[in-house]
Parts: sequence; structure tokens; C-alpha cells
Amino acid sequence: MLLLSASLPAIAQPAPKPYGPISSAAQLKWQETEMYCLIHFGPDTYTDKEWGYGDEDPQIVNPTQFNAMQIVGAAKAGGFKGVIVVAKHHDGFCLWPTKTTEHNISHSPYKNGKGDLVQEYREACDKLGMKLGIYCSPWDRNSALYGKPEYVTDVYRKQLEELYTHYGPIFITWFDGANGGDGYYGGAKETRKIDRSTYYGWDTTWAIVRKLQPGAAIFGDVGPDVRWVGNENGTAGETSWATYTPHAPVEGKIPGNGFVKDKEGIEGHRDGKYWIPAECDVPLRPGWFYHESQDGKAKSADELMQLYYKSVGRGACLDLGLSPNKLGEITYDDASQLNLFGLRLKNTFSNNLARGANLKASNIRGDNKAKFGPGKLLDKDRYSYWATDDTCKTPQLTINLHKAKTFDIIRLRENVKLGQRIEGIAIDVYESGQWQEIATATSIGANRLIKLPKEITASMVRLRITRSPVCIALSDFGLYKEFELEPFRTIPTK
Ligand code: FUL
Repeated sequence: MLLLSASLPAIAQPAPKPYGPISSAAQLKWQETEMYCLIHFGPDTYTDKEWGYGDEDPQIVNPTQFNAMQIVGAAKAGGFKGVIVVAKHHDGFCLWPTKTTEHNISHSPYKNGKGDLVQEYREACDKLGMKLGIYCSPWDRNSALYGKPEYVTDVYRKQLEELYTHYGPIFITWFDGANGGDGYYGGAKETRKIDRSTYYGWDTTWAIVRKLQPGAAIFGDVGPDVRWVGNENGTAGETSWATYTPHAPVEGKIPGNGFVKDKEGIEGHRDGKYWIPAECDVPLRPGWFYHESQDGKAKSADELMQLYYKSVGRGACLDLGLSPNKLGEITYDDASQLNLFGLRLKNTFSNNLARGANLKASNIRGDNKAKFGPGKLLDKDRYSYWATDDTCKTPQLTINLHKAKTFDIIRLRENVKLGQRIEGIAIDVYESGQWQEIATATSIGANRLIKLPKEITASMVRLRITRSPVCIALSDFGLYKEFELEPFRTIPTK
């Protein structure tokens, strides 16, 4: 017996205890999605506005070539794994035949009033293996009831119930805090102010999601599952914690969407009470809705790549706005940029140059190489991990690539099932007989990409964990070379 236990000390070593708040199953699924698109289409597409007043005639909405397969397909070609449909924007026009208001697609000429755009997106997502999310604007500039409690109980929450009942499964429900005050409001044409802290009764509203779509993550300025990053540039902070405590701008009040110290969303809080990682939203074109004057102004594949490093590469998800035009399609130029971006991303990350390397860790938890060894860094499992003993918080790892390799991207991931642990790392390469530091980073979390200012060629690389309050649980180490498109592969813009 003694002999047996002496030869198997490692088996007894339990996994590290989680550190701080941890994610729910819905949050993990959301995190793995990494990139999705937010599709704005409605009366604004025809009026050249970003925020419709609410008095738009449903007759103007007539996307004669509407093609959900083309729209969702363009997102898919860009490497995105889902789409969030703006089922209702601030103008109150519903893209599905709702029972809650007359202001909906059934009063448009589209398919002679028999159309249902949300359903068409649902079907396209199913055919293309893409996830579907829903944004139904809380602010409604068409509803006569807006501002009264009945709007929330009899209109808004009923709309959410319809959407979650008929178009699931939904991977994310999106709530924003925009409210400009003035609107049509059933003809009253006035300014209506609501108490952003209490009006929507967020706890009760979120409970509808939990009941009808338990697998969905809830996005909002205050989470509760995914937080707004506090800007619409598509970038998270260089340091970005998945943990966060929303604070109201007014001391003593309950924070709500549109009523939060939103700049705190950029970095989150190291000592945050909740696990609420960030989503970075940004439109592909200058505006969220289609405007002819913005044709040809889509972000280039190169710009999208930079956004990817600063969002997904900082542990957030990227939510890119797409704007179908009046015909109901993504323009050729927009689709081309998405396509090029998708190609670039796929080719960049398909080849981890560290694969096959010899990994030497300064410490392995309980000496149990099979369970906690650094080999786990090179499998494709985000949740298998290299762990150290509880007492070892700043281990090192030497990566022998066997021969010189050229890279300009370093990828690190923690097993976030055990919380966000690491606070600082450094990377060195062995050059001219000594180790030279080439990069440092702070937060790691679900994903950290370090884009080096120039290519590095080396055969020996070293990772140093420089700061961590507890032992580490690192799941991934990758070295990549950004893929550059050959000029002949570039699709000409129109
Ligand atoms: C904001 C809205 O006010 C914008 O119009 C857009 O929909 C953006 C994605 O969210 O809150």
C-alpha cells in the first residue's frame, strides 16, 4: 500500500480551487463564440437615419431582394459564428409580425404583409450552422404607452416573450441603455423621461430570458452576463478583466443600462464582484444602418484584423455591425472586406508554430504531467491546462521549437472555469547567448493575443508568469505568423 501511494502521489493532487467569480455555462458558450455580427435593418435603412423618430410609415420598408442567406453567409465568410438581429430598434418598428403593436412588418409591402424577417434569419442561421441572438430595443419612440409602466409589462416584455418563444435557440439577448427622450409616442410628439435605474425592472425582464432561453447570455451596460465595453470603437482595454462591478453614476442608486459608469467597462475591475466579460461592438461601416453615402467606407480587412487583436485578443468578444441595404442585402464591397478578413484570420491561426515543441515547466502541480503538465497548452481544448502547485505562483516555461521559426503573434489562454488568475506575464527569446524580453502583458483570461511590432525569428522561447495571486491554470500557448494576402487574391472593390 505504502509503495503504491508513494509511486502515485500525483493522482491525489486535486485541481486548483477556482479563484474569484467564475462563469456560468451560458457565459462559457458565449465566450467560445468570440465573434458575431449585429444586423441593423428597418425604417432607418430607407430614411437615411440612425435613430428613427417613431412616425415612419411601414410602407417604406420593402426589401425586394431580402436574402438572409446572403447576409448571414457574409458574416460566416468573415469567420463570425453568429448574428444578432435587431428585431426592433428605437423607432419601434418590429421585423416580426408581433401581436403587441401594429407598427410591424405585416403592415409593410414586404411579401404582401406576410413576411417575417426574424424567421428568415432563424432559418438561414440553421442552414449555415450559425447562432442567432436578439436585440429588441427597450426605448420605443412609436409606442403611445412608452414612459408608463404598461409599456414595460404589456408591450416590451410581451415582445421579448414572443421572440424568445418563437425564434430560439438564442445565444445572446442584447439590451442597451439608449434613450434620447423625444419621440412620436403614438402622436404625442413629446419628450418622455424615464428613470433609467428602475423603469425597465431589469431583474424581472432578465428573468424572462432565464425562463425561456436559459442557454442565452444577457448583454447590457450592467451585464449581468456580458458587459458593454464602454465605447463603440470595438476595443477593450489593454488590461481587461472579466470581473466587473457595475456602479451607478449617482451614489446610492441601482445601476441600470444607460445608468452606469460606462468607462469602467473598458478594463473591468480586478476585484470585481461578478464574472461579466466585455463585448466590443463596432459597425463595419461608419453607421449602424445603411446609408448610401457610406458605400465603399467599410473597414478594411486590415482594420478588422487590428480590431480583432484589441477585442477578442483582450478576452472580449467582437460584435461587428452589418447593414443590409434597401434591397435587403450586404453590399459587394462590405461582403468583400468580410471575406478577406475571414481568409486572413483562418490562415493566421490555423498553424500554431509551437506545436511539436519541447515544453519544460519549472513546476507541475503534484508532478502530475499527465493531468497538469504543459503538454495541455498545445491541445485544442480551452479547458485542459498546465497547473502549478498552490505555492508556485510565478513559474516559467521554456519552449524549444527545435528550429528557428518566425512569428509575430503570441496567444495565451487561461482555463476560465477556474476564474481569472494571472496578472502579469513576460515572453523572452534566446538570442546571441542570452534571454531577451520581447513582450509583456497583464490580464490573460479567456484569450490574450500579443501582436508584436515586428516579426521575431527564434528557436527558443520562454514564458514567465510574473504575477499571480494563486497558482496558475493556463490552457493555451500559441505562436503565429500573421497571414498576408497575396495581391492577386485581393478581391477588387467595385
Ligand atoms: C446603441 C443604439 O443607440 C445604436 O443606434 C445602435 O443600435 C447600437 C448598437 O446600440 O445603443
